[in-house]
Amino acid sequence: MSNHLFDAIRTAAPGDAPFIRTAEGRTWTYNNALALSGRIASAIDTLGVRPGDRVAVQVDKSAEALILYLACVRSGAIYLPLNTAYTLAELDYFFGNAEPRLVVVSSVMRESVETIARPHGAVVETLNADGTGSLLDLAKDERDDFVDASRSADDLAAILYTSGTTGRSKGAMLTHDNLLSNALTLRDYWRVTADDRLIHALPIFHTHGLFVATNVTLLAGASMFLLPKFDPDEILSLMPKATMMMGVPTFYVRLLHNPRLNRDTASNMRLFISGSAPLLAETHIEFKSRTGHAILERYGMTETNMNTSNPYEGERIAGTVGFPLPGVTVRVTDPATGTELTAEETGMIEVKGPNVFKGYWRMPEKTAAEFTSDGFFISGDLGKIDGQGYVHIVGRSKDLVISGGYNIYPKEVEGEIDQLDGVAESAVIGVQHPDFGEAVTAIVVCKPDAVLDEKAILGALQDRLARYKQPKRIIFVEDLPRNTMGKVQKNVLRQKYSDLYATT
Ligand code: MCA
Ligand code: AMP
Repeated sequence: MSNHLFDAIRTAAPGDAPFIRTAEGRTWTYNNALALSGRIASAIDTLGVRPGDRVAVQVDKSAEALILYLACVRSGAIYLPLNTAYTLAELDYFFGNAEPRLVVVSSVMRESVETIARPHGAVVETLNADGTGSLLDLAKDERDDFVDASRSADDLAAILYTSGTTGRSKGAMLTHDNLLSNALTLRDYWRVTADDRLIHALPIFHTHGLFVATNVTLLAGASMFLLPKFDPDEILSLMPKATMMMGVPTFYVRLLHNPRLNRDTASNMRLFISGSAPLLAETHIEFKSRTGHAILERYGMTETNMNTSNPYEGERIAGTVGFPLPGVTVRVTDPATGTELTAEETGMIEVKGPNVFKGYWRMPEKTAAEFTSDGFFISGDLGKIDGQGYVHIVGRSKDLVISGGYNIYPKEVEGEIDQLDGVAESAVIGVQHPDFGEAVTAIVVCKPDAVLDEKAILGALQDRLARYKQPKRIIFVEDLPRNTMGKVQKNVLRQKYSDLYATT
């Protein structure tokens, strides 16, 4: 029987060579990691998870958590990672929509998560940051030699929820081949080999840390330093032993604030990669002058994995996201007519290739609305392709804020604020922020005679929205600016408050 993604991972695995080195000093060889993935796959099977069933996972970062992802791929289950910042209210939506058979959380969360997961038909097991928990207890007595479930290129490997412009989050369905084809392309494009040692400080519930960082490492037979979170000092201490790092722009901004970052500390490094949000040209230029390294910026989406990348050899141009990856077609069209534009003209970025997802889970209309009749995915990003073929992202047609690499859809935050007593209406915008790139900021109009302040609104949002979605500031105004059609002019608000965080 063949399992499209896992067969490739197994074939690339270099036996007793290291796969993961943890911050506590533990090394997981490929053999050890694959053996544990077999035991966990057996445990999942014993719990009644069948190929095609969803396994929802909201756990802290650990080697065991990555191995659980591998176990799901082997068992044919659909892996559904969830941001550890999500509140119970948010989880309830995901469980209702995805109907997972199994939910894995940390032990402290078990009781509260059980109350919302059980009504949706899920069993709950635990996995903690230190690798303990009921799932691993169950796996202990299972056999290593699990017979992998048969999975074809087109079968689902994962569902990742992305926030929606118009309402609740949508589950992007990613197939075995979406993940495998993109990881193989990136491995070759970035020249990743078994000699590479990656600094992995990203969360593992998004495409960047889970698929780009982890699948590329696995398919190269390389190894990673797995850090629980981003910590500039720890990263600088690891650089002399590492060869690569992947990060969001905030990583690079924070590293530049650290006086230990210089040519010496970075001399062993081969490649620094940035993505998930725009890297300011000034960050690129400053990093190069401090370390001698030109950060390689690439562009992706949850729905498409990676689309473009600056070259490994050749010029990495600040402010661009490079060339379409081999096998991926990127075009720019007129958003009004859909006509393809020529070089240097700005329009909608559209993408087609083996990297592009299968659609949104149980949302056929939303899926259809985001594809053109000739099969291109409409990204919602505005950009151009210059005369040399480099793709530039110049803006977004979707109303989206990207803060520290996390996406926040204003509509969701506005919906929560508008429900509060005393609020007449609100507009949520992204305001330029020196650390997070953009900061979620709410402009609120109160009802006459309502007594509301910033603290009251933020307090009311605590249990409703994940921390990173909560506004960094609330501004009270008499009215929101509107155009002649009555639409709130967010560009006017963004302009008006552009200096709000200038001194943060
Ligand atoms: C933490 N906070 C945030 C964020 N992260 N607020 C807004 N935006 C954020 N990104 C909150 C914390 O809860 C805390 O709140 C306060 O801000 C300060 O926390 P701090 O200690 O500074 O945060 P941190 O723990 O250092 O985290 C910052 C971070 C982290 C390292 C930038 O957010 C991060 O790892 N981001 C990476 C996201 C990522 O992987 N994105 C990829 C998505 P308080 O103190 O008030 O409690 S995949 C994707 O986009 C596509 C496919 C692609 O192309 O890759
Ligand atoms: P997500 O929904 O988390 O997959 O985020 C995808 C979005 O992040 C894209 O549609 C872009 O708007 C943005 N993005 C990712 N990489 C870059 C980049 N290198 N530069 C600018 N925006 C980016």
